[in-house]
Parts: sequence; C-alpha cells; structure tokens
Amino acid sequence: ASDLKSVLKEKIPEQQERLKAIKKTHGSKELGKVTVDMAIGGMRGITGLLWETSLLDPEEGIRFRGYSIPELQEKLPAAKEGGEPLPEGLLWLLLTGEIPSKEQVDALSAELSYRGKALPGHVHKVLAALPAGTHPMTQFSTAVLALQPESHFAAAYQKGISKLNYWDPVYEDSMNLIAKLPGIAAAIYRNTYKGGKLIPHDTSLDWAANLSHQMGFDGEEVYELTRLYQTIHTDHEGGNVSAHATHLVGSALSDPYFSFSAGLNGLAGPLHGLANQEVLRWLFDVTKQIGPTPTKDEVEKFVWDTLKSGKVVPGFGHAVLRKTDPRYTCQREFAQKHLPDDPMFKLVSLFYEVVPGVLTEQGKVKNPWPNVDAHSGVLLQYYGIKEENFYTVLFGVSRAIGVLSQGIWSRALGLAIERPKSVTMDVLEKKFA
Ligand code: CMX
Repeated sequence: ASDLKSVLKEKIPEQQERLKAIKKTHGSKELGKVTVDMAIGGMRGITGLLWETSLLDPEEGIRFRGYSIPELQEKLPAAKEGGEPLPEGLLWLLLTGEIPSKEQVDALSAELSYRGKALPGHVHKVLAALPAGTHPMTQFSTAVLALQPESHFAAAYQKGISKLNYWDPVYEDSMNLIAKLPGIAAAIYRNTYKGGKLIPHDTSLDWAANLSHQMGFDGEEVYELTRLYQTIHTDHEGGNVSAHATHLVGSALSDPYFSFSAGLNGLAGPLHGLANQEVLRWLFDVTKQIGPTPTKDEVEKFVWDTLKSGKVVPGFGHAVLRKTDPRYTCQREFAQKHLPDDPMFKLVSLFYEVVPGVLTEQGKVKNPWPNVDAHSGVLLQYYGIKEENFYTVLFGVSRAIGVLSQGIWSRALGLAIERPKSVTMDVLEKKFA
C-alpha cells in the first residue's frame, strides 16, 4: 500500500499493542510529583499527557517524530531541488512516523487539492454575516465551526460506530479540514483586506503554494516561505494552549471541527499565537517613536520601557524552551538567504542582540531567548503580506497539521476523556496546615 490512509492503517495495531504493553508493565510507576506551585502556576512542569507526533527538548527545541527542523529541511521532499520542505511531507511523517518519498508527497498534495477544491457556499455566507472589523481569528474559528455539519465522525457516532473504528472518520474529517484551510484562510484575507475578490484554487499547486496563491501572492520565493512557515508551525508537543485545547475537546469525542476550532480560540491569545501580531506592532512602535534605524542603546531603553509599563516583550520567552527557538533560527536563516538587507530584518536582528540581555538583567523570565513569533512577521512583511492581524491565521492553518494528526492517533489509541482533579484554596490551606 502506498496511500497515506493505508500506510497509517497498517501501523495502528502495533501501536495499540505497544501502548497496552506500556500500561501493563509501567502503568503504576511515577512520572513526577505535583507541587502546590504547579497547581497554581498553569501546571508548568507536570508531565501528564501522551503526545506522539512531536517532543520538545528545553535546550534543543522541537523534534517531529524524532527529527529536528534542520533534519527535516534535509530529508523531507521539496517542491524544487534543495528547497524548503513541503508541509504535506510533514503531515505524512507525523501520521506514520516515516519520511515519505516525493511520489507519496505528490499524491498527498493531489489528494488534498481534490478534498479542498470547493468550500461549501454557506461558509462564505457565515463569514459575510460577521460585522466589519471582526478579527481574522474570530472569522477563522467561526468558519471551521461552520464546516462541522460535514463531520463524518459526528454522523458515524450517531449511527453507533464501534470505538475500534473511531480513527477512520476522524481521519476523513481531519484530511478534509486540512485540505480546506488554505481556501478558508485566503477567503478571510481577501474579504478583510482586498475587497472580497476571491482567487480560485489552482490544482497544479501544492497545498502551501495554494494558500499563498489564493491570498494573492505568487512567485517561487513567497511559495518557499509559505512552505517553510507552514512546516515549522505545525506542532510543538501536547501541552501548549492550542494543542492542549484541541486534545482536550477531542477527548470528549467532539469531532475534529469542534476540537480544532477550540484550539484556534486558544491560539488567538496574545501569550500564544497572537504574539506574532504583537511583535509586528511593537516593531512599528519602535520605528514610529525612534525612527527606522534605532541604535542599540535606543532599543535597549525601549525594551526597558516596555517592561516598566507592565507589558510583556512579545516574541521572547517560553514556557518550556530554554534556548533560542530553532523555529526562530530557521526563519533567520531564510532571511539571511533571501532578504539580508531588509531594514525590518535588521531591526529584528538588533532585538536579538539586545533583548536577551535586558530580560536576563531584569531577572524574572526563565528564558530570555526569542521564540518562533519574534521572526515570522518580518518575513511576511517582506513579501507584501503586511496586515499583521492576519498572521495568527497563518499559524493556525499550519497548527492543524500537528494537532489533527495527533487527534487521529488519540482516537486510534483509545485515549481517555481528560478530567484532571482541581482543588480550592480552602483545600490547600487545610491540607498543609
Ligand atoms: N516579557 C516580559 N515578561 C516576561 C516575558 C517577556 N517576554 N516572559 C516571561 N515573563 C515574565 C512572566 O510574565 C512572569 O512574570 P510574573 O512572575 O510577574 O507572572 C515571569 O517572567 C516568569 O515567567 P516564565 O516562567 O519565564 O514564563 P511563563 O512560562 O510563565 O510564560 C510565555 C511563557 C511565553 C507566556 C512568556 O514568556 C511570555 O509572555 N512571552 C511573551 C509572549 C510570547 O512571545 N508568546 C509566544 C510564545 C510562543 C507561542 O506560543 O507562540
């Protein structure tokens, strides 16, 4: 078998057995302890989730099914020789654990193109009914939810599907949804910023290039950026807000439309995905207040002013990472290759020099280094995608690939409904009195 669904299907029984064996031999062993600080502090440091598609190392950053970003850039099939990876290849890898061949990726591109060709008319009507000025993330989450009536899983559940087969309609929903996201995102972009003139899907293009094309940005370089961007934002293990929200809602057997829409609502928070929008606003503030080429000292003062006014420095810090995010580094390398003289890139580089020192001196943050969101906006600006409050939508399109791949595995592995225990302050006071 060489199509994705068949390859995945073959892998499921062995992984089910593997999990059963882990449960049997290690089920009662301890993974760690839970302190009161952890319960108060956003459960930071508690290991309490199973997530197969990726794993985050605090020092090294993300690995997707064991592969680092530079390894993926080398190993995953590209649209052109030596180019950036095709996100379809990563989808294949996340679902099967195997690096696909170029033929397999091309077949998957064609399949997604077919599944994503047409958006149901009512989705356009739902979008049109929202008031002018509605944030693109509100539009995005609403559009995903508007597709929910198409869910194969919800229909199969109503008919009484056996739990052994859940993964199958969840796979169908997930692939249909991933396929339709470029069209949805592009429609939101065109409606919000380009007077509503939509650009049709081009069946000759891969999934990421189609996103760029339908937004109105054509050319090999912007396609390459979109492929890289859509590859690196997919997955960041299971505990971040968008992944965890998707996982949590899916655990109630809400279908992929419900669960991914929930994940998007979490991604829309300024401490999470919306940070890419906030970074751009912050960079514009600098240029507005100081001018286009601030000095190191001026930037340093600006960073301190941000901190002193009680705001966070967007794009810096991380809950788990303790080094520069490799997703930042690969975007920096892209900029060095394609836009080394861009003034905004130079400004971002200056912040890279200055901010970690200031945050370290302030002494509060556990990680002073930049994350993925500190760099993405500047690349998009360079290629003409100037509207920063759209940026989190692009993050969301990519995030679907990771969280929905895990969602398929969660159902294949029969993972339980999530229901951690909570306590009151009263309980804590009495327990430790
Ligand atoms: N600027 C200012 N203060 C920061 C900071 C930053 N970039 N990062 C952390 N801090 C502060 C925290 O707010 C916290 O302050 P309090 O003790 O007053 O509450 C203190 O430093 C310790 O925080 P931490 O343990 O280092 O970080 P957390 O795990 O609590 O938070 C994160 C992680 C990402 C929310 C935080 O670093 C932050 O707000 N960064 C800026 C927003 C951002 O870039 N988010 C995007 C992250 C990537 C993504 O999900 O897309």
